[in-house]
Amino acid sequence: MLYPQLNEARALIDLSGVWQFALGSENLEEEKLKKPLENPETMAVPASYNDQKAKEQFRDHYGYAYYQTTFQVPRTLQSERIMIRFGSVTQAAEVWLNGELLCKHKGGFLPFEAELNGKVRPGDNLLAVAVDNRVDFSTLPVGNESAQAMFGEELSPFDSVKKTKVKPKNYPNFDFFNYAGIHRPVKLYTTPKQYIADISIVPEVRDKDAEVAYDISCQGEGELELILLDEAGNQVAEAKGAASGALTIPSVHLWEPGAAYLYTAVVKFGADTYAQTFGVRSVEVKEDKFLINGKPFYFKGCGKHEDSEVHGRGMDEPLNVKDIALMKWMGANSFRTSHYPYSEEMLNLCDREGIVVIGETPAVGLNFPNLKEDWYKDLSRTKEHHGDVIKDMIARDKNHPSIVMWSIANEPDTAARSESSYDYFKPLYDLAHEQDPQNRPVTVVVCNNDYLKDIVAPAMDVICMNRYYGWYIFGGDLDAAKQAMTIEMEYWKEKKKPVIITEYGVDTVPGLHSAVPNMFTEEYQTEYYKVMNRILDQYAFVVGEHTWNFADFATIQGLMRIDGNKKGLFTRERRPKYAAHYFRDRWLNIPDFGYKN
Ligand code: GCB
Repeated sequence: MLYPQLNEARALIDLSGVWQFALGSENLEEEKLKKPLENPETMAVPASYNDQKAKEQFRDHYGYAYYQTTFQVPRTLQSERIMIRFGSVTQAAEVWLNGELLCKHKGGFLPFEAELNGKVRPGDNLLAVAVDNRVDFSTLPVGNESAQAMFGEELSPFDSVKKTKVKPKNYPNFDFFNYAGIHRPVKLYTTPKQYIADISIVPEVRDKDAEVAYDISCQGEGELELILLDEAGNQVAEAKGAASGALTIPSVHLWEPGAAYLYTAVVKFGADTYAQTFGVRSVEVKEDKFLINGKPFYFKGCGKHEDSEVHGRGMDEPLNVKDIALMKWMGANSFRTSHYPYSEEMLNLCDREGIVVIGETPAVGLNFPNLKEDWYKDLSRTKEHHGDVIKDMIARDKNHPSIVMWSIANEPDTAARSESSYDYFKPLYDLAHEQDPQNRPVTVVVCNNDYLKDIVAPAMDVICMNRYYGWYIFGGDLDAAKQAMTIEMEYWKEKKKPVIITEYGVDTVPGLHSAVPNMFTEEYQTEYYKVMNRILDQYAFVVGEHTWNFADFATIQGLMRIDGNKKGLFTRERRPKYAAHYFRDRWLNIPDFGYKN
């Protein structure tokens, strides 16, 4: 799916702003979609609705919420194909226009669009969106379906409270706040009636040159033309006629981590035109190495979240720019879009900044310790949606040079139900490979399971693992943590595959200090990372370290969380903790390539 673009053939109108808003219930109220809302609240778009007001009902809402705005379409555009595109609405959306259903979309982190021709009228058009924030076994991320599943064993004295007094709420089976709303920009855009629908670019490095395979899909009839431009705007190759083929870029300038270089494929089709940027770089897993442009790459960076004060999970470009700047300040070169596909704006930024990205689906929470043995088999609804999300994510992100690997899930239960989880994930792993024209490596990020039983992780192209020795296991005992990690690394060494530690970290209250490193202090966080890194440095097959997390972030309330998850190297406001300075010293001295030859 192409990112909307303003150019000589296409108009683009951003509907961001303050919309009308009302909270609803678990039942869809069509009246709130057909007619202007009565006594609406104000609500900014794009952003989560949860933190924009100072009321518990907004923060803890369950079910539908309604957004409305009006727009007019300039007369000059009315002969064009007119589209409306939502960057993301979390977790599900139903969109109505002028009192009629326009489209529905399930899944909170990917774009969807609908054609407006024949539906828009002169003057004001009423656009209404019902947003459903509920998470359950059919959604990704996964929610528990009842308090029972969440709390495990029935505690009889409290049963009646649970059954009668507890208001309906989400029980997320994941550790980030279930922010909801219209999270990314809503845009109207036009194309000519005969238009370019999609572009796939697959560049391959051939010595000093590059062969750039392309596949363009168009609707209607028209002359097709493709021109490749270098970063200075000079034409480097050209093709006419065929919708697919290959072009050569002589003396190619590679896209490299930390040294981005972007080409542009300008496609013309009849009256339409679209400019698709791309980078030329190779990605390959060879034995226990992860190669970018044929050289062994070392991932230095963090797992992240799209999370900030007030915006919640809403797209926040200044914050994105700042986060990349802080990563570079620390010498980081990469991050994972934990635990959902991030905004297209962020990926465009990473393409330009030379930041390496592991793109992740929202498949988090696929582990239910209290459920029965074969629960993977009960996940048929999830599995179908999971496949759709993989397809849609790759369709959206396939051309980004910054993305070097797909993570199709975070921390499913791959050990206690090893056979059934393998049966669940292997077809999805194959699907991701089939869908990606660039055929990047695919992984499932696994957790502190009994790794001896895990048959999913070793079946992936790269073994990605989240490890918390020194926190959830052997908390406060760094000697034991060290031993556990060393024993485990000796085990993975035999698999002869590259390993990335995709999460490791400890909760740290900023400003809390102690002479002897105690849990929750800044000293403990730094000491923990020193101990772990000394081990990771000994193993050549460990090709990356991603701390958990880049910054502190919001979660549900709970005994384990002091106003959110505090494992950030930065606070939620992006002030460095002591450990960020430690990593700055470390990472500025670790090269992107050839760290462990
Ligand atoms: C994990 C999860 C991440 C949590 C983290 C933690 O393994 O992948 O979502 O936030 O642990 O801090 O517990």
